[in-house]
Amino acid sequence: MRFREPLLGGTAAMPGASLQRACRLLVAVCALHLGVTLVYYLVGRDLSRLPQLVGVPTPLQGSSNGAAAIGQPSGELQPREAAPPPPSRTSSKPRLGGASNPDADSRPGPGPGLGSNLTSAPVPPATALSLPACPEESPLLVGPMLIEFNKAVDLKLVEEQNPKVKVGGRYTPKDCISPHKVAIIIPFRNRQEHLKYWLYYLHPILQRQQLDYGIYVINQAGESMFNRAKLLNVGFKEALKDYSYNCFVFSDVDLIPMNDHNTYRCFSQPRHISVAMDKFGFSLPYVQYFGGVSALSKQQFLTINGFPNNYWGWGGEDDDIFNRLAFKGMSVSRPSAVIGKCRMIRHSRDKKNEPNPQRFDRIAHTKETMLSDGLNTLTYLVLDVQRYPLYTKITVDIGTPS
Ligand code: UDH
Ligand code: NGS
Repeated sequence: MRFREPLLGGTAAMPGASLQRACRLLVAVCALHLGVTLVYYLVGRDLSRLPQLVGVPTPLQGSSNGAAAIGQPSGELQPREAAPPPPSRTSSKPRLGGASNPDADSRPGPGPGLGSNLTSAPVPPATALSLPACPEESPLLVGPMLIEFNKAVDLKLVEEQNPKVKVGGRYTPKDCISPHKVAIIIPFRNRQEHLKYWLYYLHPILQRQQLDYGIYVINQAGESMFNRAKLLNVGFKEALKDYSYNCFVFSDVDLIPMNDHNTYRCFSQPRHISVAMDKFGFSLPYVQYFGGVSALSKQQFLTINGFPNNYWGWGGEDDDIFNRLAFKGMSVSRPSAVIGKCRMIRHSRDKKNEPNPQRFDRIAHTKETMLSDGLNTLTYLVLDVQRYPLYTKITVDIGTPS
């Protein structure tokens, strides 16, 4: 009692004064609680709501190129260096995939030996029963990381540094059960040096994030025009043949996060992950930008009929994806510009990935085309599946522009 009076402040002369002070203190504590809750709510909520569509003219927007906008805070590892172990060859016979193929789901499993863990449950049932769920936020995160691309990566060493990563690039936390069953899909052709950096940096990060993940490099066969979005559709379908993934992270091969709090997982709304790229001065190039790295749950992906198959060459496919999300009433979830910082490996334009002159016209018609251009019309031919120690590489014939 002696201590309480001075703590409440004021005088004790009036009758009921202690009661009054106690009430005031209670009100103050409640106000503080409300304030803190409000701050947490504001910090935790989506930082962006879908504003306008990309490339669809509005009274305020004359151009069809959403890029006009604004900034917002917001190896096969064959060569010697890697002395690669012989990859586990799981398929060398071409097979059709996609909607038009009745055999699409009959892919042979990884076969005996190396690849067989890919089709099994993430943890044996007995263990699963006794493991706790992984915490909402991993206690293993370290925060900001130094990312540089000046030393060559030796994939053999990367393998040794990541002993818990299983063949095909699969990892499951051993001390807890992760709700995040994440397939990471990388569109690819002829970027082995970039892939080595990506594997070097990302495997440790993804393990610290306590994700139940697999790495899928979708390699476009042949020399025809590159098609990023179609390769991502292929990745979605093919990964699901391995495991019951519930989340899909689509990542360019040349983008590395600079903070491991930027979790490569799915959220209640589609997630844009690469929100603060170095090449854009660590901010968004425009508010609708959805390129680089993004994450969609299985359901979110199915809701928009996957990604477009008809964007050949560079540009616009990410804007089309954004438009699909908007037309389905979804918003985009993003980390802050601090957590979302990432580095891109500088490179020149690839051959057969020149800017697509049709992109502006296509993004102006997403609403109609998304119904008939996507997962429901996806056709492709799997030519080869290789299970390397750090990733699965699926080489696919996706055809040519029609
Ligand atoms: N990709 C390949 N091989 C290719 C083309 C693209 O693997 O031949 C993949 C790769 O994952 C890449 C992604 O597709 O990260 C996106 O393609 P991109 O890197 O060409 O797109 P970005 O917008 O660069 O990053 C465009 C060319 C920039 C030229 C800049 C010249 N200073
Ligand atoms: C926009 C493109 C997007 C592209 C973004 C960033 O203009 O596909 O630039 O490009 N949209 C159209 O062309 C319609 S970047 O600077 O990374 O090369 O992602």
